[in-house]
Amino acid sequence: MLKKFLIALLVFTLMPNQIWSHSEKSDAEKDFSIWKGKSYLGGLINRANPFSSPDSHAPIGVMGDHLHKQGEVMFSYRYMYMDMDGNRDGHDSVSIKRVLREFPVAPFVMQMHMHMIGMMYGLTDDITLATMIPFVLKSMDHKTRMGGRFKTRAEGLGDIKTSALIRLWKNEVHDIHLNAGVSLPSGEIDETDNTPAGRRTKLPYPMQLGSGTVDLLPGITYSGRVNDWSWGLQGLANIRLGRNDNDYSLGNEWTVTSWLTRKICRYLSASGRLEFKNWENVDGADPDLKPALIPTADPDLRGGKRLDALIGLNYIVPEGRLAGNRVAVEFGAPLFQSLQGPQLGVDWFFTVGWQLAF
Ligand SMILES: [Cu+2]
Repeated sequence: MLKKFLIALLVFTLMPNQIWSHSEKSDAEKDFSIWKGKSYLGGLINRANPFSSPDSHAPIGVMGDHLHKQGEVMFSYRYMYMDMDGNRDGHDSVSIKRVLREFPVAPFVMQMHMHMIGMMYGLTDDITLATMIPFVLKSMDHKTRMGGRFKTRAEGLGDIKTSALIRLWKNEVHDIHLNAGVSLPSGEIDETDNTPAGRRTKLPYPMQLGSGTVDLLPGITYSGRVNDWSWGLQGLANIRLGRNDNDYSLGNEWTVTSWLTRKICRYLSASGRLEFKNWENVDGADPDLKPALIPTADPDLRGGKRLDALIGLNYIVPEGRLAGNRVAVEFGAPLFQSLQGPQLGVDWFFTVGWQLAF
């Protein structure tokens, strides 16, 4: 009974409103406008919900959380930083001395910087297209059994992600949409740097800039809002299709995140968030890498899971020439991590971002 009701509701919601109105358009035009037509229910309710509150966007670390109205465009920039420090095996920290008993070389610190340009476009009131272009910088510090130290670096374009956010249902409080995304293999997977093993040595898996595969990014996002409180729940997956040119694929990933936001005043909101992430080992192996030399080159020492706690602020310029500009920041650190190790663990991370819709 409930199932039938939900199906009927879904059909009704997705039904284009052109069915109820007549027009003099050509068949081709009609097809196009039905394709880009807003849903009847969604369209009615959208108008009641203005888009100018700091908490109408999720914390800045969440992607694909909101839709735009038909014809609306949003540009965004995010800077993301992650600091990884120390090795872990399972839940436990492992000293570099112990890692060096097993491997001649071991990493002990990694830093990741990402600049991300985002664009969103409201194709209809219920379908938003989103594209994200990342520029990645990574560095890793190593110690060797012989007592040496060295650093490797890689930087460049990462994997470009594009997705459609498709609203399933919305009322005054609740909003549910699908995230149908794909990640394109624009990031390099043949990055090299000078190491004690030689000049222009192929860098291991975590230092490469992309996956090398086309990845599917399916997901579902729920958000709700009552007065000064808003909240959300999002599940996202990253499914690698096939293997890349170097005969491996990175592990599939699953992420679930949930947030709660409180509006402090007209232009500021504060958020708390939890994120759980689970990722698999590398499937296959890059033939250029030597897993006996360093743990980061071992495809079976890549998987893990982690629970992060995050706090954030969203600010929207309320008036003046910059009205509508958003600036947001979010800091996070793991509450728990369990890694197929030895593998570098996350210490802390943050995201700062700017968004503007017009
Ligand atoms: Cu947007």
